[in-house]
Amino acid sequence: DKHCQILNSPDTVTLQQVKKPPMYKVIMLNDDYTPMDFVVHILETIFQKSTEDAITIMFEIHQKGIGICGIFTYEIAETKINHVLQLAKHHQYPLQCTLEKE
Ligand code: TYC
Repeated sequence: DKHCQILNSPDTVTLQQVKKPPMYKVIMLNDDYTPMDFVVHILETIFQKSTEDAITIMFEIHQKGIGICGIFTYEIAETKINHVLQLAKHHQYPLQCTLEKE
């Protein structure tokens, strides 16, 4: 049941297993100081969410304490987290986010 692909070389045919990369959730945490519109802006710009989806996710984090911004490969998740933390630091907001293996 493993996903395979046929690889045709000039005189050999081999079955090559195709592996999906492990995926990571980017989780954002609530706090009492980061402005709501800043979180919405981050979700729109770094996570490519529509304004409507960004507002929904922001309120979910605000009410439940945490929320999922998206699911990515490790390198992309790390890069997005670094962008969020750098932007939050620049504005002196305590916004935190982390990653969790799916
Ligand atoms: N709780 C913040 C406020 O009331 C808003 C907020 C939402 C902060 C989501 C962080 O990840 C967050 N201004």
